Amino acid sequence: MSTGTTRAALARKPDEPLETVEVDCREVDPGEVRVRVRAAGVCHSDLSMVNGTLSPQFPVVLGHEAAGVVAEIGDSVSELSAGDHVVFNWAPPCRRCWHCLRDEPWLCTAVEGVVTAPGCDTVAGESTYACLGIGAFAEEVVVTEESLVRVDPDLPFDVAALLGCAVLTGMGAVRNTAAVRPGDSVAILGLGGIGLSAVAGARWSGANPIIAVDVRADKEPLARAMGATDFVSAEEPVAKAIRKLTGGRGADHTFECIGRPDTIRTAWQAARRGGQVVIVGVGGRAETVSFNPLELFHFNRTLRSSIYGDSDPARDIGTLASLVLAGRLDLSPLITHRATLDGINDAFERMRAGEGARTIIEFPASA
Ligand code: PAD
Ligand code: ZN
Repeated sequence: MSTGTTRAALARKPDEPLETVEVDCREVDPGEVRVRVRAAGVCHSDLSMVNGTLSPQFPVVLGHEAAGVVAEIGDSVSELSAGDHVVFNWAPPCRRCWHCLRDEPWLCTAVEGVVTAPGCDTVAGESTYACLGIGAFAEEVVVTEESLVRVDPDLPFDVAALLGCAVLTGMGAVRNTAAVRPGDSVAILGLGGIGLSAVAGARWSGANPIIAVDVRADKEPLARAMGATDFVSAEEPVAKAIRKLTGGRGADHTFECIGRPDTIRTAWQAARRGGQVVIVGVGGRAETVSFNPLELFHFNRTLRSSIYGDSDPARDIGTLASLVLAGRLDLSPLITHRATLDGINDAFERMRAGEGARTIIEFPASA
């Protein structure tokens, strides 16, 4: 039962504006689900697909941070029904591989290295790819049942969308990867949707101080709204400013939420001896970060990345949703702009400029 054609924002080549096209969303296979997308956040990883940082297959429908309503289920789908509200999971673990069996679903072999997967065809007959197997900048998508997490229908679609990437990633980096404890000092570099969610995670974990860093001074009110106790403009010598706010030692945990070699270095230098440096930002393979052997020895720091918040989306999205619904986690400051699919290129421009936090692309209930 195809609902016919729908609209999707297609990236045909790197560094070119997205184009809204008519797509013929395919029939659902037995294990698949058709979802009517209602809200999709624009994440820096979408931008990284077209600015040369990541290497997707083109043409690609971007978008992976989204929520919607189940429109149709395949014959063997057992856990979802039409009308369910769902959040997309861009790294659905297989539950059978070496990592999954060791409780590391974010390292699942089946999703390792997946940037794009085959998507729907345009009405003109052109095959497309879907960003991270989702391609949510579209009115409708067809995905596997495992790519969806059912959520309480009381959760607004915009906030639900954010749980699918920014919040799971940012809060997970603090809570799961770094396991920040009450009273730990934390510094977060880069205050987009991911970094601001890390700030929220630090507040939730009882960290103090929570030092937020960005090149844009206008991020300070947003950072404070999410729980930052201090703000450092990247115009200042950042590592020095962080050490000054942490008894001269450096922070117990630093989080790099940008994906640049220079800010990874700063995050390293801003951590205390024996501290943890968590790399959340995704940089390119053409760049390098240097560490000299003596400093590696001397500072005794731990340097590690965090992938999708080192989380299990099937479990953690529900937990985060319940915190929002209980009024204990306010994610509303993260949404600074709203647009329709036609406004998607402006959202990418804002992200290039580091302006605001998340833009949510909103879709009507039915076409
Ligand atoms: P964003 O573009 O919304 O925010 C980036 C922020 O960094 C902006 O506020 C910029 O002003 C700021 N910034 C830029 N340069 C500097 C600098 N030199 N010093 C300080 N601040 C600076 O991005 P986002 O929050 O959507 O994503 C952040 C990164 O996280 C990005 O690399 C993205 O690809 C990555 C990501 N990682 C995962 C994961 O699983 N690890 C998941 C999703 C996204
Ligand atoms: Zn993302």
